[in-house]
This record gives sequence, structure tokens and C-alpha cells, in this order.
Amino acid sequence: MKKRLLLLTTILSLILLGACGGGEKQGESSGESNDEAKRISIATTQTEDSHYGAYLNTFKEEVEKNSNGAIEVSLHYNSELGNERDNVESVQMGTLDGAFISSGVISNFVDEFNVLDFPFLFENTEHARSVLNSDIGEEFNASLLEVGIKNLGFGENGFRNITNNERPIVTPKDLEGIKIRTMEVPIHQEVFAEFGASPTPMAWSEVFTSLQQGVIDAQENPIAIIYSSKLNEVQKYVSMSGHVYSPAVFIFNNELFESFSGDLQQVLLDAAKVAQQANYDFIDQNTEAQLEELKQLGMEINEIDLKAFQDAAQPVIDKYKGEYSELYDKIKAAAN
Ligand code: EAX
Repeated sequence: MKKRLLLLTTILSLILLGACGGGEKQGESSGESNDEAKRISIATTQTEDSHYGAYLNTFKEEVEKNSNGAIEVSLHYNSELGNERDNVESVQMGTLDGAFISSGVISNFVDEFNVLDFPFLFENTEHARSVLNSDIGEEFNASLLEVGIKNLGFGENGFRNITNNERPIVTPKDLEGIKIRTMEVPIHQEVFAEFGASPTPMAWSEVFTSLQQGVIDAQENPIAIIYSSKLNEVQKYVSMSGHVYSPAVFIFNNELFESFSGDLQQVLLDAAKVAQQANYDFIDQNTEAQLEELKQLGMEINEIDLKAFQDAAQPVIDKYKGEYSELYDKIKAAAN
């Protein structure tokens, strides 16, 4: 009896799965949707109401409006399709069409991206945005293409700030003994070790619970993420370190991109451009209010001793700079 029930359930789920388009396989379309449409699946580890959602919802809207039903976009939020490192691998292999991620984990696949993870590289938001949208940004895109990944366009995650449960962080000394989660980015781990903290690389999806359970004391992310992920529920202090600027990158399987007609390729690129603006606008219009709300919710926010942090980071910059000095100097020279 049990066996028959199991068989029935299996058959039922197979039928259901078939009707729903069977998950992530490229080119399948659902019963209700346009049979001619190519459905592309895009992943993010972040929430729909964040600056990542502002980007991706705009992208979807633009693509579906301007491709005349040729492309449908299905969005997968909250690490539903894995962490950012998995996303890069899947996009590279073509088992996932695209993902909007922090550039950080890409340095594990493409050396040049290490430069973007240098502490105190960008002077301010304007500097970062203009560099990434210039020929220098194109250099990064070219190196990404060599591993089969097309960058449809840069977006912004933002300047990263430290949150923790122990004390306000003003100088690197305040980080002593603090277990801080970093992205899976070797330079970030070295920088935090240099600051005196104990860095622990971890996928984003595990961070909230790990903070809640005290497995780690601290993490670092832009205000937009601290806010959208409700880190105020598990963290007390926000220290405005701005130690690293996190670009976001819209990675896309290049073989799939090349399979589209020139017109549809242009639709995708144009949509990414409009989405970028929506992402920038979201950050520009919300950051201050988000900071204010985090304060209302009980977080303590403090400024840091920038010079002390810059001095402490210098040995790591010196160690890595040699390999990437040309790119590094170009980025620095583009400031102001
Ligand atoms: O890309 O893992 C991180 O801390 C990232 O900033 C976040 O997932 C957004």
C-alpha cells in the first residue's frame, strides 16, 4: 500500500514538474507561457526588496517588454539556486543562465578581479561607478569572457561596513579577537587578519544564523544589505568603515548570450543598463533612511579612524599590488 502511494506521488510530482516547465532547463516554457519564448533563469542570494531586487525586477521588465515575447526571465531570490560561488560555477557551465552577485567571489576564477577587492581602492561612489563603466571596466569584462562568462553590466552592492556584537569598531585594535565572517575572498581574509580579527569565510546564506548562534561575532556588508537582511536582529554595532567597495556583476553564460540574435543581445544589454540605473537610484534614495531606521531599531552607528585602518591595510595592498599594479594605478588615477 505504502509503495503504491509512493509511486502515485512520484508520478504526480513528475506530471506537476512537467507542467511547471521542469525547473531550470533552458528553453523549456510553462503551459501558460508563450511557447516560442526562451526562458532564462537568473539567481541572486539577496531579497527581492533590496537593491539587488531593484536591479533584477527592472531587468526582467525591460527584457520582457522589449523582446516581444521572445525572452522570459525567471528570477530566483534568497540563495534559492545556491551561493555566489556556486552561481559563478553554474553560469560558467551553463546549468544556470545568469546571476547578479558581488564581484568578490569572482577573484577565485579570474585573477584580475582581485584588484577590485583591495581595501580603500575607490575614493567614493562616483569614482567606483565611473571606473566600472569606463574602459577599465571593459578590461574586467574581457578577462571574465575568457572563462566563458559575459558581464551584462556592473551594478552596485556598495561600500562595506563592519557590524558586530562586541563594541564599536573605531581602530583596527578594536577588532582584536573578533570572529568576523568575510566573503570567500582571500584578500579580505588577509586584510582582516592584518587588522587583528579572526576572519572566517562563509557563504552568505549561513551568515544570519551563524550570527544568531554566536558562531561568529561580526560580518561586513553595505548598509543596503545590513538593512534588507535585518541584521539589526542579530547585530548591535555598525561601524562605518567603508573598507572595501563591492561592485555587483551581472554574470551571464556567454554561449547562451551568443546564441541570441544581435537584436536580442542588444535588448539584454540595454535592459542591464536601465537596471543599473534602478540599482544606483535605489541605493542613492534609500541609504540615509535605512541608516536612520537601523538606529531606530536599536543599532549603534559610529565613524572609524580611517587613517588607522588605511595604515593597517597597507601591508596587504603592498603585497598584492605588484601583480596588478598597472590596473591598480589606472583605477587610482581615475579618481576625482
Ligand atoms: O552580494 O556575501 C556577501 O556578503 C555579499 O555582499 C552579498 O551576498 C551580496
